[in-house]
Amino acid sequence: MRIDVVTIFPEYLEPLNVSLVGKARARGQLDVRLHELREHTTDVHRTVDDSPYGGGPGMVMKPEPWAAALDQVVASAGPGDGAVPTLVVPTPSGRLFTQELAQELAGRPWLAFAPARYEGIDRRVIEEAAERMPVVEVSIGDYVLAGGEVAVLVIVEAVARLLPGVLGNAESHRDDSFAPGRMADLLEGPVYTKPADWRGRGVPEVLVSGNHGKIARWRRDQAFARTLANRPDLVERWDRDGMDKHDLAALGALGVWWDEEAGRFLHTPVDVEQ
Ligand code: 6GU
Repeated sequence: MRIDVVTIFPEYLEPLNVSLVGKARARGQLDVRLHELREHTTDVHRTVDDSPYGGGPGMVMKPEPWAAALDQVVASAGPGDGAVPTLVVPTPSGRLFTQELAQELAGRPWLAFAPARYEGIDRRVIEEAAERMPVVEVSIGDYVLAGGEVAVLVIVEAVARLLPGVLGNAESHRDDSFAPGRMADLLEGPVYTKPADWRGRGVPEVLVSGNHGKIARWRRDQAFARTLANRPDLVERWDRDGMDKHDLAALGALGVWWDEEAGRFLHTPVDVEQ
């Protein structure tokens, strides 16, 4: 996969040289290219922002440098890149980044990112780009960052680990909390490693029992409990057909039941205080 990022802070993206993404680049599985937006300015001050039409606080990123930078990225298409990139625009007003969107982006051969600082990029840049390439505006959650660079790191890491051959163990994302399939919409439970006794704390007996059926049951019960405690909003997305009688009994003990009328699982109120 090819990834281009246009930014005024290339140094903010240094983490792309580290760990999983860094290794994928070194192996040639990811071709990441950073571009400095200010190199596409034409004035001595290398200006990238200006005051907003209509007034209001903050500054807006000027269209000309962004257009020049994106034109250059598009013009650099190589064989196998795909004709045009999918443009990902990180913004708190975008659609929510989910595992499903990560999967969708992982299927594209070429992504280009346009992270903004200030109040955002002049809208006309996005409109014009959308006439030439797929554009997706993406938010990574309900909070406001000072700029989109950190969102690029989040999105690139979530996408890169889905690419074939990037994760060591092919099974590693089968059980991901939000992966499609059996574990969908279930948070993973706690994990333990050696030593068996640490600061007077042991490991749940079942995990050292060697009984794989019991271990699987325990892990699923823990996942149910953790999801109910931390993400009760996910409970209504649970699939009745994915539950057996042991699941239903475990859920009952947690105050969760299938409501035929509602066509979904309901639960007694959850205490959200931690
Ligand atoms: Cl993608 N950008 C900014 N600036 N803030 C955000 C965000 C993105 N996602 C959540 N908050």
